Amino acid sequence: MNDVLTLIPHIFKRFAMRGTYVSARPYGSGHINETFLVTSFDGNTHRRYLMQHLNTSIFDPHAVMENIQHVTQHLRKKLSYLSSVDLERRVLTLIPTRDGGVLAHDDTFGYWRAYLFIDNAKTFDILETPQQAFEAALTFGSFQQLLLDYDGPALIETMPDYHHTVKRFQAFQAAVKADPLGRASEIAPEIDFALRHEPLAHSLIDLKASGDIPERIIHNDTKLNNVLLDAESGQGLCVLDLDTVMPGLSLYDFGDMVRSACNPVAEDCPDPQQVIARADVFEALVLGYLKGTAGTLLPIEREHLFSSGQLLSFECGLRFLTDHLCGDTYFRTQRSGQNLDRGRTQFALVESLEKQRDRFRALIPRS
Ligand code: ADP
Ligand code: GN1
Ligand code: MG
Repeated sequence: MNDVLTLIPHIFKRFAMRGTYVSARPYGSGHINETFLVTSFDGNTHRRYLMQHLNTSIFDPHAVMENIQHVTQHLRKKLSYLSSVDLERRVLTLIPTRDGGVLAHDDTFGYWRAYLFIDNAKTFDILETPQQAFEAALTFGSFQQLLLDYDGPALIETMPDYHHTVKRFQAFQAAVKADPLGRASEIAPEIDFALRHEPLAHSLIDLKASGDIPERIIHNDTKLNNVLLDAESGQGLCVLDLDTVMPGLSLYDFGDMVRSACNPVAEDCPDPQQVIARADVFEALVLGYLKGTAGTLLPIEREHLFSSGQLLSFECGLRFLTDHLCGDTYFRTQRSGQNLDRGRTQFALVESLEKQRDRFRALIPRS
């Protein structure tokens, strides 16, 4: 990390940032890229930027940046019709490089990008109030709504089969079988849980294959800390982390919100017994999402709002445990056993949602 920090002043100069470089520090708690808050001074005022060292072991940075440019351009165009909107707070703004691109490359670390840092706004790792859930879901829902008439170049499938839950299940099974680090014997209860819940992995994939549920452009990674809320008003502001924006099912976005927001404790909480899915948060998510998507969800999509939460928790649990078995190469970790704890909380969520099925389903308005 220190090595990266010493390089940042040089990378800073490659982007058309205003002012001279002052400082940088690691920022946020994303699991994929390395993120830094960078400050400059332009003689009058301090300016803040967000610089990211991209994780090119999981995606092609050029493809990702192409999608992000198309999507942010579309969002900016749509939102510019609303005169009261401050576009720089509502849509991510990429800072171009001095040679006119959006990626800077260095031989040691690889690829970098930079955004305007959106000030006076917050993301949350653990939800505090149902109102925050409502705002997050409203913002992700309207993000999807604004992209319904996207008419730019076709988006690239930057991470193929991203939410193909059957393939995620098979990858988990393969990891159990290969067991490269001899960790499988320590997770016998989780393996058993996964096997018992295998049918869940087929639920939305089968509906998608039958054509009963349409694909739309979705975010694909609607974790709570991927949306900014205004620090003063608490209102939803800006959708972040656009690396995975590509076609998918609307329900993937809703399900991942349930996964991340209904959990009352940290994603890596070492005590899964504390994971009891919050009904008040689920209700707020439903209302926010229905409002954000403005009547465009089909009856079949409404019908699966509850099960999508279970499915996405299951999928994420499989992914964390697969990574644990394979040596923690995908999700960034700060301690050993972290992906195991993350996996266990996800499975605890699946279970808690199951126990509360009727209560949660009754919270979804019929029309
Ligand atoms: P990762 O792909 O690793 O999850 P993100 O793009 O989600 O990285 O960024 C990590 C964190 O940085 C976010 O959770 C959010 O808190 C913060 N963040 C990202 N972009 C911005 C921005 N433009 N302005 C303010 N904060 C941001
Ligand atoms: C990752 O990038 P981040 O931290 O917002 C992951 C998501 C997982 C999430 C689990 C590109 O999200 O799919 O659901 O961790 N992103 C990618 O916390 O794999
Ligand atoms: Mg993120």
